[in-house]
Amino acid sequence: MRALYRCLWLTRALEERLETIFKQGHVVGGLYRSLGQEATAVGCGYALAGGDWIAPSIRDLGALLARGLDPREVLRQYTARGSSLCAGKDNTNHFTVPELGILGPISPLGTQLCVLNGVALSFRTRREPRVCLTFQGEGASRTGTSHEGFAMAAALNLPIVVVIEHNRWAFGTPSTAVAAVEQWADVAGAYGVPAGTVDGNDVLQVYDAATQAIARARAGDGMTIIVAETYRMLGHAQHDAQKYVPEHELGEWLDHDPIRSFADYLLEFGFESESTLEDIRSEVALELDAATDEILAEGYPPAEEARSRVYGDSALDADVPWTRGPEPGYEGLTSGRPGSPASHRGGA
Ligand SMILES: Cc1ncc(C[n+]2csc(CCOP(=O)(O)OP(=O)(O)O)c2C)c(N)n1
Repeated sequence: MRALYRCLWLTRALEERLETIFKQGHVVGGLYRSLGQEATAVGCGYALAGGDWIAPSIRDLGALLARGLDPREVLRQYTARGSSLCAGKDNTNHFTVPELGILGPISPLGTQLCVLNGVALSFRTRREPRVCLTFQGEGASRTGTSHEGFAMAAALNLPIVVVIEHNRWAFGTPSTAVAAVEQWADVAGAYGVPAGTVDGNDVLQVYDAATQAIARARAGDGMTIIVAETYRMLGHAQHDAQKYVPEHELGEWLDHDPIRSFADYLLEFGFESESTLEDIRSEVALELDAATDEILAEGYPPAEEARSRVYGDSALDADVPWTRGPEPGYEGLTSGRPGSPASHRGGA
């Protein structure tokens, strides 16, 4: 429970740190936070075993930290350092770390489940007792691709757990506007797999539900859907002031903060003392201070690496089928990728 608390606090503190350095101009690109939803990500990430795979959404930093991702990698990634997992070419969390079983998010919503189905199928084919877990916002779960993913996972009885994070908003669209179901777990009925609803802001409830679903998948009994009832306490990203959200709604969910509730529980039942929790928070702050100094001192990638790790390093001069050739009347103009036969092979 102490480790869970630390991970919850680390998630929030790291995101706060990212917000600070975003405002200082160090973050290159957008910043998406999981404020108020940390318990869902942390509880699920913690329930997986070594060798399992996880496919997070942008709100699941806590799951990656629970899997053992070094916070410094997160800072490197958001600040586009040359040393980052995507060598400065991605500014959020679209990275894959095979050693930690992390499959990077895929931006077109709903597609990730289909890809993870492939990973789960490979486990099955090799008779490995490994499990996949992925998250979807309720918005993502309404896409056509997502339905294909659910249907395939269910039909093939794949070892997979899908956590629908019902956080009430998909960007500016309320969840009531995209589905006629009252209970989001009812969607699972159509796929013929078990589904349960948990309080997504209660880390122990999430952990229990995820542990059971993972055990079921590992035993060969197939997919489970978990609906985590939670709330997105900030806008979609830093650029969104969420003016469309009724104020009373935010106020109600503020009383249901996942980290404060868990701390209250630990203190009330005597699992931890206030001073232990304070020590954890101080340790995390020190760790993040050192990490931020270290990463901000690292450089951006050298310019000559801009074209590497984009199309595949071995084929920098290869023709790219979707590259346009010269347009009639514009023959003198360079088109296509520099160095491709369509423009000036051997140049650039
Ligand atoms: C297919 C598709 N449509 C639209 C978008 C743009 N988009 C990115 S995130 C987002 C909202 C996602 O809402 P939800 O799935 O509920 O997750 P949440 O952001 O609430 O965690 C939208 C519309 C996209 N990435 N892919």
